[in-house]
Amino acid sequence: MHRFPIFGPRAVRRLALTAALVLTTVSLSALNTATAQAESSDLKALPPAMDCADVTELDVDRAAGTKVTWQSAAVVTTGTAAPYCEVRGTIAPASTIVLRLPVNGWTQRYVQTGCGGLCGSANINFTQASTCPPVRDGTVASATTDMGHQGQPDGSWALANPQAQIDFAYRSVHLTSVVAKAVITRFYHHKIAYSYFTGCSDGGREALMEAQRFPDDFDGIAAGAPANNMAVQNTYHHAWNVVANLDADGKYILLAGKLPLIHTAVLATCDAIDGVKDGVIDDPRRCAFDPSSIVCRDGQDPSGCLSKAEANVVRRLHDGATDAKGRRLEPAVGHEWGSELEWTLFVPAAQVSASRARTSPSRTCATWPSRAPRTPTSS
Ligand SMILES: [Ca+2]
Repeated sequence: MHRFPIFGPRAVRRLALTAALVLTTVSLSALNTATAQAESSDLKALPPAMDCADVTELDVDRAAGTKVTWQSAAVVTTGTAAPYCEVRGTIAPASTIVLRLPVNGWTQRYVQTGCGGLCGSANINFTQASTCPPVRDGTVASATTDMGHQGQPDGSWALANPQAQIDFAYRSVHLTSVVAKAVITRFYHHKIAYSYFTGCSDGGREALMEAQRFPDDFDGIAAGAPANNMAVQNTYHHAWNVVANLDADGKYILLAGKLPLIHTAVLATCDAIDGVKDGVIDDPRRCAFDPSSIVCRDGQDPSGCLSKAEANVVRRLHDGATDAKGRRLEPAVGHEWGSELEWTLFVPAAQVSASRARTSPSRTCATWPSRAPRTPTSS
């Protein structure tokens, strides 16, 4: 797994490339590092310069370059670490924007959150950044968008609607940052010190799109498990996770009980390549793990090793989808070395019907904060 530092604007494009390569193997911990805590405490908490309800009177059309209408602005005091002014509005033609503006002290940071799936609802969800102290304490200003359509998770909103397609592709996220910054600056009568974007799954795609198209929008971007190659992901990639693991009778070959021993073997081979033995493989592309290295020897307890068929599945899952002639159908490997414990997304614990198999990128996002890297030891 990877740690994400806070990247400056000049590094954002490099981050985008890196994030696109590592896909589901990444994890975020930088936003709750000691460094971030120290920097956060350096910024003075500021009070609002206007009443929450008056936000609906703000005219930010010029900043947005389009009509922005406000539906509501009211202080929320329950279910939150600190009270905030919740603002709801619409960026024309149809992008919902929701903001949270702390009313008991704002520590001069803005965090915009991304969305999962095809979005369609505006819910601020910090995912990987949820344990970041300023987020946990409720002292950051934040916003999100539904990306230009409401509901319709089947994608029907996109049919013959190029504006909705553009809003989903990149426009809503960008204009949300523009409008949110205009509102925040006027609400506190103070400029934002740092702006961040964090998202996972489609939110990771949004993050990469921002890095590519609007690299000046944010000081730091966290792209988690980015679903940026949708056509390949939703066809070859997910299908391969199932078919690469089935025998001639349609039964699963590799079951999840073997994943920890595979992961342990991968770490034993590749953890120290980056110079620190910490349970983290900094660059999985430099890891040349060979699954056949843990195939059972004669007389070995099969619970501690793999059959040749299981090792072949591990190789195929890592390498990714190919056609009958061995030609690659995915631009990179299917699953980076080091990500084996997350393969429970598609490697079942016990035999189930392949037709009932499910994979869910959003679960990868949900599991990220739960597994922190181990404390480094000398290598
Ligand atoms: Ca390491």
